Amino acid sequence: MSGYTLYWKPGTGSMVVEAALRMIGVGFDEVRIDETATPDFLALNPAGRVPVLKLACGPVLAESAAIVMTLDDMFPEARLLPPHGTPAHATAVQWLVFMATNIYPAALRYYYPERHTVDDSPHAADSIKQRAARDMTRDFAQLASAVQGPFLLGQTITITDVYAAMLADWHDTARDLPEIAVLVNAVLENKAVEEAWRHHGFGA
Ligand SMILES: N[C@@H](CCC(=O)N[C@@H](CS)C(=O)NCC(=O)O)C(=O)O
Repeated sequence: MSGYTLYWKPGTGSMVVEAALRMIGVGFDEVRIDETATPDFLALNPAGRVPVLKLACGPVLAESAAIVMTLDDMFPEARLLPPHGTPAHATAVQWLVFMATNIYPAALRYYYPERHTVDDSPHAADSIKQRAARDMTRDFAQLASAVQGPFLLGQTITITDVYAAMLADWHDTARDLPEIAVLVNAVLENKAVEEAWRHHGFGA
């Protein structure tokens, strides 16, 4: 028993947490959650969302960006992010949070438009979906303009790149941007990421 437990679901944002754990090389147990609205899972995360990571030292964490930043704090030698206090660290964190607070929510609006309106007409859902797609395209263009290539910060992969690749898998148009297409290909050359990607059924 490793002390870390990842609550995960195929095709979801738990992919980036599994990739982070594999990049670190720490062992972890996994619990597949097919239904997030159960009393047991809601007791762990009242928001009813994956990913959730139970840490070896006790706390149970939700929120993908918070989890990977915490893992970076706990395992700085794994270089999930550049060294703390450097400009590169600040840039990587900024784009990680940008994606977590803009692109990820837009993807949820795109795939589950009915959860984002009280109007149950098909027109309302369609309108939310179209707007979400437009928002993701706009935000990926902003991200692409910051990519040094092949990764966000140049030659070295960070967990921010993995996060970007994960979200790009949910939005075809993102991968039409040359900088994002190159970043995704480079990210998938990392064996640890590739394993998490495959395990989560990404790229299907
Ligand atoms: N802000 C959260 C969003 C997590 C989230 O919405 N996860 C989705 C899957 S991608 C979820 O668990 N939805 C409920 C479900 O699938 O039952 C994060 O970054 O972790």
